[in-house]
Amino acid sequence: MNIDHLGIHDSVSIVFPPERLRDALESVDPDVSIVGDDLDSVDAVVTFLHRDAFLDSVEWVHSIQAGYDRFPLDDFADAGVAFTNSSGIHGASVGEYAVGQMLALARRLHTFRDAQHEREWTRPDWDEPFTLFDERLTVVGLGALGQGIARRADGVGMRVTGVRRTPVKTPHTRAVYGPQDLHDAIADARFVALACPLTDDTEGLFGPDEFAAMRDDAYLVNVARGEVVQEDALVDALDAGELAGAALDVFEDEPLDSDSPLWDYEDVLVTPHAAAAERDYYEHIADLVRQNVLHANADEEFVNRVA
Ligand code: NDP
Ligand code: 7N6
Repeated sequence: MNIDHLGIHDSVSIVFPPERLRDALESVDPDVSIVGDDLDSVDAVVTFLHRDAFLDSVEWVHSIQAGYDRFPLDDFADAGVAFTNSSGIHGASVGEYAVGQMLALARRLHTFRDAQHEREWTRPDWDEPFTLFDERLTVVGLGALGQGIARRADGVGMRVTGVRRTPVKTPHTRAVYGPQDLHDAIADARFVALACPLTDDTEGLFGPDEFAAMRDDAYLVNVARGEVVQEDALVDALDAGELAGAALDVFEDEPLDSDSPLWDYEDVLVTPHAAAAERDYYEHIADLVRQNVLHANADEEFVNRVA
C-alpha cells in the first residue's frame, strides 16, 4: 500500500483541533490535509466518525477511538479497506478518571462542591466517608483501559479483581475470572468498573441479575459503552437501594437526555463521554498514525488493525 495523501477528517474536532494533528504529522512522507466528506485524492483518512464514503474512496481508515462498535467492520472487510483503531492510548486518562470518580464517591468530594455552589458549610454524616484503601474493585475488561484502572487503583491500596475473556492474570490484579464467573467476581466488590468493548457478548451485560448480585453499598463505574448497561435496570436498582451509586461517562443515548433520572441522584456522577479527554490526545494519535504510515509504505502489517 502506498499512502501519498493522508486526510484528517474534520470530525476529529470533537476531540481536538484537526490542525494540531496535521502539524504533528508534518514529518511524515504523505501530504497531510484536513478534509470534509469530499475525499477525492485522499488514500487514507484519520477520523472520529464513520462515513460510508470511506469504503469506496480510501485504502485505510484510522479511527481516533478505541471502541469500533460504530464502524461497520464487515463492510470494511468486504471493501478491502484496512481499519485501525486507537486502543492502547487511554490507560492513564481513563485510569485517572475512574480512580478520581471512586475517590469522589468515597471521600464525598462531589457533595462538598455541591454545597459550595450553595455557599453552605455542610459536614458529611460521620459514617458517610470511607477510604478506597483496602476496598475491593472488580474491573470488567482488562485491556488498555482496564489495566490502566487496575494499576492506579492498586496504587491507592484497593484490592483489584478482574474479568476478561481469557482468565489470565494481568499486573495489579489479585485474581482474574472468565465471563462465566462474572457474578462471583462482582459479588464482594465495593466498586465495579466496566472497561470492555461493546460486542454481542457485552450488550446489556449489566442488568437486574448483575445489580442483584452486587453489594447494596456498591458503586458502578462505566467507562465502556452505555449499551453494556441496561439503563432502566440501573435506575430501578438505584431506586430500590440495590446499589449505592455510579460514575457514568457513557450512556445508551448520548448526549444524555435532560429528562433522564440519572441526572438527579446525589451519588450518580454523570460526565459527557469525557473520561479519555486530555490535551495530549492528538499527540498519542500522531504517534500511532506515524507508525502505521511507515508500516503501510513498507507493506508491513498495521498496528491495531481490527479489519
Ligand atoms: P482492549 O481491546 O485493549 O481491551 C478489551 C478488554 O475487554 C480485554 O481485556 C478483553 O478480554 C475484555 N473483554 C472482551 N469481551 C469481554 C467479555 N465478554 N467479558 C469480559 N471482558 C471482555 O480495549 P480498550 O481497553 O482499549 O477499550 C475498551 C473499550 O472501552 C473500548 O472498546 C471502548 O468502547 C471503551 N472506551 C471508552 C473510552 C471513554 O472515553 N469512555 C475511551 C476508550 C475506550 P481479553 O483480554 O481476554 O481479550
Ligand atoms: C474520545 C473518546 C474511545 O472509544 O470512546 C472513546 O476511544 C473515545 C475522547
